[in-house]
Amino acid sequence: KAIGVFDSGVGGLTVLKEIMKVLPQEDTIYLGDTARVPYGTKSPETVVRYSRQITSFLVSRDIKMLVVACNTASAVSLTALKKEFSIPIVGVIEPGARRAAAVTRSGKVGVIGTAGTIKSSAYAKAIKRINPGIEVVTRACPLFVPLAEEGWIDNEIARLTAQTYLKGLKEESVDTLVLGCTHYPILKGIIAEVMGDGVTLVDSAEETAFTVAEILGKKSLLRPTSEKGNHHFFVTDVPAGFIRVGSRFLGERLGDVY
Ligand code: DGN
Repeated sequence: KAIGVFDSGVGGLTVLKEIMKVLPQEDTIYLGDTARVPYGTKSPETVVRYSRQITSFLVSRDIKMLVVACNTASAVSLTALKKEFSIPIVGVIEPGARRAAAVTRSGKVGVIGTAGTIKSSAYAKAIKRINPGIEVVTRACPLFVPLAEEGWIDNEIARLTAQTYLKGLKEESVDTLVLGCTHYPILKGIIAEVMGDGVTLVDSAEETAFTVAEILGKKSLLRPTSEKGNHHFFVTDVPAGFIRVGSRFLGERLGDVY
């Protein structure tokens, strides 16, 4: 059985990439809701409805577990999905929050994400559940999404955008910054440069892959590690844009896209 992964579009491929790195022998089925992206600007009710539809589709393909790769969908729909579906479901918020709480020294953590993720306070709540003493400073950075998709990750526009968005977080002297959106790992270089030395970036995609490996435990080692898993991709709009941007996000050519 495969691991199901879904996202509002191409962004979740940064999460899939980490899963493939940690668990190369696993089969995966990815769904990118490219017809309805972005989720970051939509109401929680709408995002929950979309997430439910996609989960039903993936469950009908007999997945063994589901990864909600989209931060916005994780923030607003994880509780509903866990109630309605019986397979293990992992979001990206908890793993990122756990890591941030573990690495902060000053107790001041920054979180960046879409407007929907930031408005939900899901990261702040998750971090405070682990350690109520941690102060969480947040900032929505919606323009990072089109910049990452356009491949503008190391030019003056990206730099100015990052400086403008991150100014407040720098002034607050956070020592840890959670990249709370699927697209932000693509901009890691410029975000690190702007935040400066001494600030640890937490990549929710990476942390989620470790959590998936933990959940699958020994079972994932049943296949010899030399054997590579199969990866299938589904999109809700025509696949052209997904294939072009997606190979950059995944770091390799996509296989079959339906
Ligand atoms: N995948 C979304 C997220 O991680 O929040 C970003 C893209 C979007 O829907 N705006």
